[in-house]
Amino acid sequence: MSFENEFSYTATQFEVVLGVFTLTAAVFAAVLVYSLATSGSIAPRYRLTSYLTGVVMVSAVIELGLLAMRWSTAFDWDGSMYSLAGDLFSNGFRYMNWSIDVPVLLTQLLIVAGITGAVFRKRWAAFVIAGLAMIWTGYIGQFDEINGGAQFWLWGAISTVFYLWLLYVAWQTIQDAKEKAPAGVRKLFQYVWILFLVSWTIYPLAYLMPQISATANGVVIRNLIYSFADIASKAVYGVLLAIIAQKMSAAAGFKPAIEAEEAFAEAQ
Ligand code: RET
Repeated sequence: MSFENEFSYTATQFEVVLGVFTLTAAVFAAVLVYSLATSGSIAPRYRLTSYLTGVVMVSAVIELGLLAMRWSTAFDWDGSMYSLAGDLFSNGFRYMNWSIDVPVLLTQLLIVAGITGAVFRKRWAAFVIAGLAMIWTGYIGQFDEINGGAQFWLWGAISTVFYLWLLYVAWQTIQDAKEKAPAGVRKLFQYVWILFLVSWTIYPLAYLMPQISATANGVVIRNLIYSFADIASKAVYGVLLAIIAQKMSAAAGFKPAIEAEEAFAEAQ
């Protein structure tokens, strides 16, 4: 059971969580439109990244919409507090959503990094195996988050081993990308790495939250940092990869990319 179900919430606490879920869903809907609308200025070689951002955004809008609905139906106003009434709230949706989004986000990295052939296949397999193993072992662990017993810590530790493997392969991929990229784009790949490292590492912190602060405020903070991490790791990341892909397309002489860059420069 998720530790969200252990507490009653003030009107403010309840609304902040619901508001953040709604805001996050709206950001994803906006980035969905952006990534489809700008896909034409990206060379066919990299264009899949725009469509994959679209896939991530659709799945994330559905997830956040469901979380918002679940949050609203789980707690009822009893005159002084929002207390559990009927359904349980569950973070399980998040893990199901990551099962789609994590492999897709990592595939986008390989595409924009320009990795091809046997190396692509090898890294892709490592990403999918490490990513899914990380999520599903963590999923088993989180069922014990209220007790914080052996199941929580052991599966969390196993999940972390897969995460470190995944981080290593991502780091390798970004090093390769930096070597191949034109000078102006190298720095952007460094930003991708920092964004990746920071936003992904927030998720294990959210996993630990029931042990750090088992309070109603702890619930609010956990859901705020989940949304922060979601926006950074999916939406900002998707936009940053689209910008890189467009710059690389322009450098390779792809006309619509050059025109888009010129139009942007004129507007500034
Ligand atoms: C878990 C369990 C505890 C240990 C670790 C975890 C890592 C989770 C991560 C999730 C990333 C999710 C993303 C979703 C985007 O849609 C499973 C919480 C290390 C890194 C990027």
